[in-house]
Amino acid sequence: MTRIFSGVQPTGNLHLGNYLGAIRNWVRLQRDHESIFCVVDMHAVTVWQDPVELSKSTREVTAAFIAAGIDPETCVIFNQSAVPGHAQLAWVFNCVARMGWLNRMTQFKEKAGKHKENASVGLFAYPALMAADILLYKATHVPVGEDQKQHLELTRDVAQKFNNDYGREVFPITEPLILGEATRVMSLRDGTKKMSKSDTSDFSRINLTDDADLIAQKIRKAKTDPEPLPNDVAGLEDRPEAANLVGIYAALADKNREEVLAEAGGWAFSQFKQALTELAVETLGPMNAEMARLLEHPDEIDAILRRGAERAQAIAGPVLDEVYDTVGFLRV
Ligand code: AQP
Repeated sequence: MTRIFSGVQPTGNLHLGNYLGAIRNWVRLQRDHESIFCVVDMHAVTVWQDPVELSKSTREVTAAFIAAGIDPETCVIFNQSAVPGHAQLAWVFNCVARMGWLNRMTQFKEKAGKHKENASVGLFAYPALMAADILLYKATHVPVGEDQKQHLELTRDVAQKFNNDYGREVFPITEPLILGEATRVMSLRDGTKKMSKSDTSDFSRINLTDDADLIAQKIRKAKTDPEPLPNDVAGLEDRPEAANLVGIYAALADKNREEVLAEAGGWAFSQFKQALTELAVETLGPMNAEMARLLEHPDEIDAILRRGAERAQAIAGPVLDEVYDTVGFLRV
């Protein structure tokens, strides 16, 4: 049996990277796999979040899942803090994971930056909570963008060490699923930086809530180089901005980059950007409208999250009981 788990942080507007790197793959995988999708609000508070914005963003991310095509009837959709087992298992994993493992995590280094001493303990321990999110459901596969690969490796290490330490095969060794042509979408302002919700420049990303005019403006202003597009993928080397736009185009068109360049090789960026805008608007336009419609009915979103949390709890409960028995926590 395969079971998929994945999550998104409600830390602001979702962007094209979250969509192409993660959510769109979930939509495709839900047909053939038992699927659990989580709005990971406990991860969000590892850096400061305004409480009102956090609740709003939790509903927005839920609406984005559904607008993108995730079916709340067949999939479990819920917010992490509604199922206490995430925090309970994370504590056990804090005691399994080693400081040395967490010290190697590049995302912590990037997010904590020069002010490591001021970062929250939660930000440092984030990967142990992520391991708990996944293993609380004994998920076998986790579809994510490339930036999460290292955290997934840590999840595997935690599962392995727990199983070894206690001499019982409690947890599966989860496989990452990093799929598609846009596993790492880069900033539109700097092709060497990941497109990110927390980038201070809104022009660095295309948000799922952007309207057609704004999408067009952002693509028009996207950084490029003076050369026309190359005729093959080898010609994208050392041209990070060109590689990024071609990757985005390929993912949106459901083609590979070779196919895109076979058609668009030799085009000036102005022509390519026009075609990319049309494609982006065609994909994001209907999603944007559906999200807006859903957000007019917050009660319906809350009902979906409530029902999702009940279903998640029904799977998580027995797993947590098994962990408690394995560890020797007395349940009387
Ligand atoms: N640029 C990206 N390209 C491809 N995939 C991406 N993902 C994120 N950015 C890109 C994938 O989206 C999923 C959810 O990510 P997240 O919200 O949990 O956290 P993140 O990876 O830290 O995303 P952001 O946008 O950079 O958020 P902030 O700025 O708040 O840290 C994951 O599967 C991720 O791989």
